[in-house]
Amino acid sequence: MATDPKQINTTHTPGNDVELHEWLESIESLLRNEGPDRAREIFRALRDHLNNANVAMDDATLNTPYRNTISLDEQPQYPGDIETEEKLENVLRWNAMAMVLQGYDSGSGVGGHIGTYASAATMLEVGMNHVFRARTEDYGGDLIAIQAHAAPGIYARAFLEGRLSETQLKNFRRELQPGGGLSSYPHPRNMPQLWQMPSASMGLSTPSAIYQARFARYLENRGLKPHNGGKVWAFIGDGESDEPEVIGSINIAARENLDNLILVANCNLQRLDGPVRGNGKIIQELERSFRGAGWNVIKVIWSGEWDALFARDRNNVMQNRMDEVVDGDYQMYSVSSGDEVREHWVNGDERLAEIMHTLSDEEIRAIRRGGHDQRKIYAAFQRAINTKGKPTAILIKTIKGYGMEGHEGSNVVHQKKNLNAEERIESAKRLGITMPEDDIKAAQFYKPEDDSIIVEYMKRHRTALGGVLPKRTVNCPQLPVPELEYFKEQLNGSGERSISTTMAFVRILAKLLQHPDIGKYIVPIVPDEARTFGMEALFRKAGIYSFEGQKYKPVDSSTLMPYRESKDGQILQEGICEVGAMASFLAAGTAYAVHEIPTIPFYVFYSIFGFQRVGDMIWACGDMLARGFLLGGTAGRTTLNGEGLQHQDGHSPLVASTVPNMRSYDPAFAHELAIILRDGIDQMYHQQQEIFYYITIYNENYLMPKMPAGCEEGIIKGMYRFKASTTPVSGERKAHLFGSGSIMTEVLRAADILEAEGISADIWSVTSYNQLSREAQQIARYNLLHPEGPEKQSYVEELLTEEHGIFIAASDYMKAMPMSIQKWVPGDYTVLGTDGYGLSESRPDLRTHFEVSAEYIAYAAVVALHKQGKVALEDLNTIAGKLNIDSDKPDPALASPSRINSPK
Ligand SMILES: Cc1ncc(C[n+]2csc(CCOP(=O)(O)OP(=O)(O)O)c2C)c(N)n1
Ligand SMILES: [Mg+2]
Repeated sequence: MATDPKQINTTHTPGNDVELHEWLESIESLLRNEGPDRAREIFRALRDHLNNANVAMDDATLNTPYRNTISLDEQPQYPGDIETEEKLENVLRWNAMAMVLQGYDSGSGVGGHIGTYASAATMLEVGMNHVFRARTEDYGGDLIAIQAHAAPGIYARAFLEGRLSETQLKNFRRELQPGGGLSSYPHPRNMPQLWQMPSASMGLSTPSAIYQARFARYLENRGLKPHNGGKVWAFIGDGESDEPEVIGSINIAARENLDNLILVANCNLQRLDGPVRGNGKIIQELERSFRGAGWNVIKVIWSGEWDALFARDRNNVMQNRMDEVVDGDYQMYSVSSGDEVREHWVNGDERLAEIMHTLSDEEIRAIRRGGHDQRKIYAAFQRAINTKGKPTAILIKTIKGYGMEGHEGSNVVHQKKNLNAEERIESAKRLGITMPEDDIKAAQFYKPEDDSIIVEYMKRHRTALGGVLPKRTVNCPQLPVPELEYFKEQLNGSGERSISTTMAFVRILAKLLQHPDIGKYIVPIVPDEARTFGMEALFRKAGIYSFEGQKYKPVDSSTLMPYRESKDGQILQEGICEVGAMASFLAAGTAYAVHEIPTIPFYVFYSIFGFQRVGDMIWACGDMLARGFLLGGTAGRTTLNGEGLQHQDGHSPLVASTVPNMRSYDPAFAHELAIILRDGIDQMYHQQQEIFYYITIYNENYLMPKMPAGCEEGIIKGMYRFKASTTPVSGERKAHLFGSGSIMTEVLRAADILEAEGISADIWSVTSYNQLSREAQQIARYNLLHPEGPEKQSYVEELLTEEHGIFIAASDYMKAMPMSIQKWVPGDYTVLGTDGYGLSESRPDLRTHFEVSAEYIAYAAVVALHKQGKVALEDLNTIAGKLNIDSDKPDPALASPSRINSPK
């Protein structure tokens, strides 16, 4: 590389400092004669020398000057015809804008955005015409996360390609209209043929992309995917980079050498309300963060017009000014006239005035940022895809609303959904859209003929790159389902041994890992909690995935359960990073579409750090049609004892009910868990349904019974009679007790208490209130819409219709869970649950505190029978006394007794 002397500028100008001059001269000669690698080596040695002498380089910076990383002489030849590409881009810009304007004109109030795509169009077009490759026989295919608000531009492209109709474009943001509409943002769930990845929740597409790239490597290292490439591209906004999920997840990408990952930040310096960093420079800040995390960073700041100015900038006055001016000023330039820009920019410096002298005000105004120059973008993309051993972040400077007549760069441009008639005409003129003026005013779409130069050009280039993008295809083999017999250990019960449902789960997982057909597809995921769940035995057998293998001898190598890392390890050990673990779940759960490989993730986590910690990621899994099992471990507000308020989860299943395609279960026994997991594999990987699962697993040990005959269907539907009482009903004293999860142990004990009092008690296991209430709601809806009848009955009604007596439900979750089926329970129904914050206590005391102990369950049944006149008040009082029921106890949903009792 020939080095231009000015390119070695530091912010120091030597002036009369002879010593400094000499140092600079020698480094310059080094650079020229021996190249940048040697210069870097020497510079590092000098810096290390100072460090060793305890001279800290406090102002050492990870920044390079505010200019393009790739210099003019390193810039590759542009492979396309820029004139044609600009014509094409202009049509896309017009149609993308027209979609939003038509929506505005229709008065539907559905909104839309113009500014984001206007800033991103050129980078997306360079990628589409020359870089992004679709999946082919011998190429893995690129996965592209697009900035959500740039969606109209992607639709505009698909329209010219003939993939979307004019009706669909007209119905942008109106998905229910006849002829079909388009979703506001990338939502694979709503447009499964087009969108690959959701991105509308700012910040989540970065970890999603990172872990997709890592999972592709995992599949390759495990021999499930050929080493046939495929890049993951994530386009994000600069404002979006403030989300902690972005900067918080970038370390792993460098640690894992993910050179199949390219993140592009569209730095238009603005977000929704105003500047991203008015007083600083977002590009420089991101450069430091990414470089500090070990990424390759490429800045695209200035367009080609600046190259000539740089060539004249012998004393670095212009560069220094570029470094000095803050984003707020740059944003101001984008809305100012040429002379205003010149005046502020030159800032009284005659040398700078001299450099700018050759340009007219109009030329100064027209000078572009790098993100609007195809050559600069292409150079960066090209370098990124050829970078080895590191992920690349490309920071591209653009103008928000670029080309939007009268609005570009303004603070309100993000929300700009309308242009007046003159602005529309002016925009069309600028974009070279030739249509009758009325059509322009009405923001009609412009559709060139299929054999026009631009359409032919775009199609030819996509064909050369393997086909259209973004495109989602599903062509994944079905998996067989293990026979019931395969789970006989769980179906037969645990005999004399007390075990927990977590232990049962780990046994099932270990067995599935050995399964001849599906074993290799199982992906266990844990965020530094494997020992909590007793999964450490899997480390040795299945191995922990590490792309580097294991370079050290683990401290426990001589034990039966060593911490074994390996290149083809099957377990994803995510460390304490629930977002990362969820992103791995998302990658593994969508590999059936992304790679046509039906991996089955089992993500086991501390249940409270699931929905409430990473609920939005779970929602994104629903959007991306992920499959797999989420397992909420250490489940239940009172079953997890001692851990207290921030650990004891009494609400995840309730939140699970808010995810429409999630099936959630709260099993009590090992056989139930086995039936549910087997059914899940069947539903998701054999029948290929677009659903996923949340299952609670507990750490309380008890005897697991043998599965009662014929209950499989009930387990899956959500409820079955686990045990009918053998006590004859006398005086209509009949109780039905519903139990779930670990609270079933209390229900069993409550039944014994009741029976001892001569009350017949049947025990029902409710494996899923969510499944029961969903089905009942569906039936209720059907009956509402078909009042003529005959009425249909829900499963709960069918199951309970013949039952008499009173009904008591107890759950280790909020009362809202059992309440969800109240309408369909045919009789007096009392619910007990664990509303309120958890606290540190023993399990029995927690259950007393939350009033879900056997004593409270039995008491509730006796009260219900008393209300029906079947138990005398006297008897009720006697039983309450025996059960130690305290009527004046504070309500656990409202109070924290430890606080009440705390020392003053
Ligand atoms: C988690 C989240 N918070 C807020 C929003 C609302 N929102 C959508 S776009 C946007 C501004 C985006 O700015 P930037 O990332 O800089 O993208 P640009 O449009 O400027 O390219 C905001 C606040 C969102 N979609 N997601
Ligand atoms: Mg922005």
